[in-house]
Amino acid sequence: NLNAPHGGELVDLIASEQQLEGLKSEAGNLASWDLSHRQLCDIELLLNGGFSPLNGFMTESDYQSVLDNMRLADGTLWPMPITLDVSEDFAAKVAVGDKVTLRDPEGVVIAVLELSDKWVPNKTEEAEKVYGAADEAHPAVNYLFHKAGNVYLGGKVIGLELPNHYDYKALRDTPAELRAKFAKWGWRKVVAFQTRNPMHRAHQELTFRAAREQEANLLIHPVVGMTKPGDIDHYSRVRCYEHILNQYPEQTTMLSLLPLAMRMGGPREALWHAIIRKNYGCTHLIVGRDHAGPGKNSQGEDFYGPYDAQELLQQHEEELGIKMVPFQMMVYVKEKAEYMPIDDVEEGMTVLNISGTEVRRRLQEGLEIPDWFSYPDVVEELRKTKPPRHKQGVTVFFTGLSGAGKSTIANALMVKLLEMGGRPVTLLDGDLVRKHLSSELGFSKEHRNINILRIGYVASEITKNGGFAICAPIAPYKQTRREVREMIEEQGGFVEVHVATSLEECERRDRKGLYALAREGKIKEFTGISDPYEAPETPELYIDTVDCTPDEAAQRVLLKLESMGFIK
Ligand code: PPS
Repeated sequence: NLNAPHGGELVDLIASEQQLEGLKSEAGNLASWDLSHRQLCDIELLLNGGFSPLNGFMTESDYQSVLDNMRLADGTLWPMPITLDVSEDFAAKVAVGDKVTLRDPEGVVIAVLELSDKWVPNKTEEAEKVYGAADEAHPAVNYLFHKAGNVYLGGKVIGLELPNHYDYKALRDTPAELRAKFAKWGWRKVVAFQTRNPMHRAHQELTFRAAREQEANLLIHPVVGMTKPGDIDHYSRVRCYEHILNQYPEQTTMLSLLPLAMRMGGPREALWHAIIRKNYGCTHLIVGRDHAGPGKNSQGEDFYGPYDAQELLQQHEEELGIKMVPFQMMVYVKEKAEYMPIDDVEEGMTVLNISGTEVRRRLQEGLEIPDWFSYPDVVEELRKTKPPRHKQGVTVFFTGLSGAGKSTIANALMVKLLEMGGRPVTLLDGDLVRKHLSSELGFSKEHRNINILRIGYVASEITKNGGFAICAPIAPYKQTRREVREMIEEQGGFVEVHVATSLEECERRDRKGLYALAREGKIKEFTGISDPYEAPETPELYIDTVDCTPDEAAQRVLLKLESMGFIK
């Protein structure tokens, strides 16, 4: 009686015992592609049937049809392109008709692809049609333009084994396993709750109500593959979910982890989530306000309307055969000492609510989070993973032209931080890095980017471990700085300081005599002269060294760190 899989049959792409032997030896001799984290997530759900009826990475005709009509070429509803993007170099090595070995990052063979299509997608068209705009503020569009390879490979895949996970094994279920559990327990109606955030009391209330109203059981089905950059890591979240599970009546609710790579695609993503839950046997999906929303676009507006996802899913509910359970914002009513949907609150009652942003602020500053809002065990987990800012690691990232004064200020800052004590301090000065980490690199765009990403990587490790990293490269490209910021903000603080000494002033000072040489053409690709510098638009701090000494500049950074809560 559980819900039938999308397309009628649960796909299982893992090779049979007989196929396996031959396939293993064959795989060793084929061209081999190392799957990215996102591709690894996708292939897990392809192989285990979570993406039924797909039987591989999309062909060009399925892809085009998904873009245009939200349907596969055969008419089956499917909103999200599931494509295997590769580099141009790799694509040149393989031809339609070949087989390609797909490996995980450790080199383990996960599957073999029977290459039937190879094409260069129009990424702008994909961004506009799938996500609504070719706006790089959208995480999936950013991924598409800057991380995804330029060529797509399509074709059936045959799996050798599912990607391995060392964490939370007991909480991971394939669709077949979950269906078997539901059947064993006699669960016929199952409401799924999709989440990428920690759950608090409001979530517990609304999920429990949703299931009770449908006279159904409840599946807490959080995404642990890839979520929105900046989200709380899944280890901490799963510990929170385990605590929350104790709050439901016995036998009503279960927790299972979904290795999905989200795209934050709003309405189309909601439809995709529903299909996946259907494949896992669920009959209902809870969809709230701004489901799988990507945040604001580059104009500061929401990408999607708050109820677009609910509406799109509602339109296709019948065809899909899974019901959408809409939910409203739940608020705590002080006089009643309980949670209620905001629309049911009577006039004159006191409504209490703490927004996600406010929770983050309170954690950052070590402030109280009341019991009516969350459970003490959950708050404790969050405090462990998000210690107050003055206990987190921080990267101070100076950027600016050569000779702008970055190194001088960076050195002054380092000394002041050492004088204060408390956290280890590492200086990753431009020249220092080029000596110890990047001695083989020059100043082409490609080499500069490698250089900056190396600095970013080291700084993110230092930040993760609670130290101060001070970086002082030119870092002329906006996109690379953005990547560094994203990498580091996952681990702690990131403070970008634009040392905005003008080109004229840098050239007038010309401490190293490099500008003169650059003008004469003796140094090629010199930043500001014969190579671009893209100034930061919204750095945390802007310093013009014309009207301030290095001491004063370092003081301004300290004050900034203090006002942001990173030093006490
Ligand atoms: S980048 O663009 O961020 O990778 O550059 P960075 O690692 O900070 O290195 C900049 C220092 O290298 C010297 N140098 C040049 N800078 C810019 N363009 C060209 N072509 C170049 N060639 C050598 C220069 O001294 C820079 O030092 P700073 O400390 O910035 O003055």
